[in-house]
Amino acid sequence: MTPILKSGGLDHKVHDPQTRQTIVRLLSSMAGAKEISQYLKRFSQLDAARFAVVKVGGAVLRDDLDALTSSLAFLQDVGLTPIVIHGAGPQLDEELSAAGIVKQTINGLRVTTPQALAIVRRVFHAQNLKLVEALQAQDARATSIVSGVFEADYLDRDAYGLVGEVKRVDLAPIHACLQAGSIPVIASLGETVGGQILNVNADFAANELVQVLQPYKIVFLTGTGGLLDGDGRVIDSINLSTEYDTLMDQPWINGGMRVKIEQIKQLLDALPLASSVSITRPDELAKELFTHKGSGTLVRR
Ligand code: X2W
Repeated sequence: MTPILKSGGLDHKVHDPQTRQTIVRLLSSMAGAKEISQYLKRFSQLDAARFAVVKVGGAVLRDDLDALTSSLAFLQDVGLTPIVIHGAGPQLDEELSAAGIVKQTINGLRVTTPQALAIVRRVFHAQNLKLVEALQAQDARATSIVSGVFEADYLDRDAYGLVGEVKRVDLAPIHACLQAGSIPVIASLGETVGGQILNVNADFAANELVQVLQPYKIVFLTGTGGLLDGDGRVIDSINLSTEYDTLMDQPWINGGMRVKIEQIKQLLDALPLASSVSITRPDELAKELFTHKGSGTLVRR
């Protein structure tokens, strides 16, 4: 990718003159402009597909769509195209319950009957389109991808029904978007070789995608803004190589957080040393990516 910041200013990667002006104004008004431009340069030198995978939970689509789309559109304006993968958990809870389908989960995964799957598909498509349209409304280029990325197999058909485990990731649709400078917005639906659509947990799908893409940044956007310590404060950073055991021994680490940290460790173990995971709020995405201090929780190994 062409670096967007050259010594004197912004190059042609920033497509629209007005946007360019906004960015120049924004950067020059900020105390940490030098810091920001250093990060921009570093990210711009990466291959487009290796910049960032951003996982967006359904709760963020419901509660924070404006902040989310502004942050993603900003990245595109500065010549960086994030790869977005989203879930739809709360929306599925609502729609399935409205249809009289009682929620049943095993180890956090939704048991999915054929009747439920029809609703799961509809809701995923609707949420995907909602995000794509919200991005386009902000003049960002974004492309909906609801199939063709995750080849899946039944996780355990007797126990979970139509729930998928990702077996293969096809990057072709994603590369096509990136080549066109469009943000791929991917729903976590899988498909068997035989063509059966399956419900895939969005965190699991994001992890599979990340292992194939090997991006520099993996961002989980949440409403809480990071991993929280025993006093409910966001933990700034975690260095897994030195802090993992101590952290896991803390009395305030609850079950859900333990699983999350273990998952992040597994994920980072499979990535280059330079890669890191950030957990932050949608409106703090740029701060997390472009400043030393960051905003959410930064996890390295
Ligand atoms: C998830 C897919 C949605 C998801 C579900 O049905 O809720 C399974 O559990 P969030 O909002 O990212 O949690 N799939 C199999 O993961 O959405």
